Amino acid sequence: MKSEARSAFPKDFLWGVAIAANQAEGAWQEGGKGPSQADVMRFDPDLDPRSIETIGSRDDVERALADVSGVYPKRDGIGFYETYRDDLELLGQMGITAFRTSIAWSRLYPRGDESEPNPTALKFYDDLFATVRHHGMRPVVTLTHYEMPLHLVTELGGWRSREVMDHFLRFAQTAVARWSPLVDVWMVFNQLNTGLLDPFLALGLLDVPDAEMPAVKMQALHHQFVANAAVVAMVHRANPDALAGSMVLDMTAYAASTRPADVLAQVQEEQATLFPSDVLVRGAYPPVATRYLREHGNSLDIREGDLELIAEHPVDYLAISYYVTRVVGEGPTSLDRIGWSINGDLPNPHLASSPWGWQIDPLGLRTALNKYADRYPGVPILIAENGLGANDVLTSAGEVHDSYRIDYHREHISAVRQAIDDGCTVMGYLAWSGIDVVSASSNQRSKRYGFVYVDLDNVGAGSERRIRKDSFDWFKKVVTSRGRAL
Ligand code: BGP
Repeated sequence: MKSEARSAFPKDFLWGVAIAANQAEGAWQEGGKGPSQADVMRFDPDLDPRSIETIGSRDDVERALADVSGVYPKRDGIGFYETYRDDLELLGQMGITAFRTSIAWSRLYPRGDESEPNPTALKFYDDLFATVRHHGMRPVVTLTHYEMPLHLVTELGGWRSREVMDHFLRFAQTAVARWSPLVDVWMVFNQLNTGLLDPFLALGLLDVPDAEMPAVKMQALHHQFVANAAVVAMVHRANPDALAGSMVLDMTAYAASTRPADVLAQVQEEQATLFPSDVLVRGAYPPVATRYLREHGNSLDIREGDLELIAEHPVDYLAISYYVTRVVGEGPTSLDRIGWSINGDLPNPHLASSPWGWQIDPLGLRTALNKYADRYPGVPILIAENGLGANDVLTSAGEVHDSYRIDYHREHISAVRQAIDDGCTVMGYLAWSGIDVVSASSNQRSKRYGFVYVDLDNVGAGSERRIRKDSFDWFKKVVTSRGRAL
């Protein structure tokens, strides 16, 4: 899809990049930080990076924490905890107006159950957000991005526990009270709907017998919905003009064929994967969730006031990450499955793939945006992540020629432009990841997404030098022309 941008994007459109604390900061044990789920994820060069490992038991966690062989490398990131001032200065040179990152919950509350936050972490984020502002960017802050204090996972059972929700709300209150003067776009959860597929990473669930998983997963999600509503209220109390939202992974699915059974399966899969955003935006459980609960014994513990809170505090905007589209046929929906393959079960013969098998579908983004516009009329959609993971090559001249990344973003931004022309309300476009970070699913550094190359390899060796890729200057032109020069 080649296309010329005709007119500028809206004036207040957010142009930016996104990273996450657990994939960039490193320093996983410095400044008083405690371990989180990210620190027990596996890295194995022989593991197929397309299969995302799901950690299931406390034993898995203990083995990973004790490991010194490098198979469980702990999240050493790109050293952003030390380099953030220089990195933000460099990223700011692209003229971007927004920078998304997350707060490491396990930095502020290393075990999660302390009554007072860690002062070193408070100072770190004070300076981080002030630096973002200093370089002309608006901080978009995710409260938790695949990262919670591991103690809450192993000792309290993660989000299945109401007590964990209370610990989260104390953490959120600390963050919102302290940084509201600097932050006016808050994102409570990253990819909230992936709790359906990855109970450990997204919900901190361990040792749940298969038969109990459906009910436990729903309970944990219920606590996240209540927490989301409570934080939306908190943000508005702190600053009535601030925006509070949460993010979901876009899981747009195509039917595998025109067989009516496949078409029904596609509709049901979208009901399943969109049910969390339905709750966030509409403030109520949709019929698919009620049906699912009925089929699994109606065991949800809903306390007095929960549903009212969810109804009273819907999100101001919905954030999505967009990477791929999926193809689904007759079979169980994501509500009934655990584990994910990023494209769904079936390949789409009409699409090319990244080296990691992620199928590239710019037009699918236009489809997705139109779907949200119809489903949630008037609710602004923030594209909080979109990008291409690739094996970039640093030439002997110290350059990175990533024309494939330029093509990828050009085509996706064109699709956004067309969706806006279709009538969709799009709040901004944040490229994942601006600067190379560690990949969430594979723990690899060779799966690079940035406009800035970081000279570190898969095992963390390298000079840590930052090098602008060709895409850096290209994105700068896009941003400064407000999307006219694509
Ligand atoms: C999203 C996550 C990010 C990010 C991105 C790319 O699911 O929110 O954290 O990493 O996907 O995924 P990966 O790093 O696995 O290629």
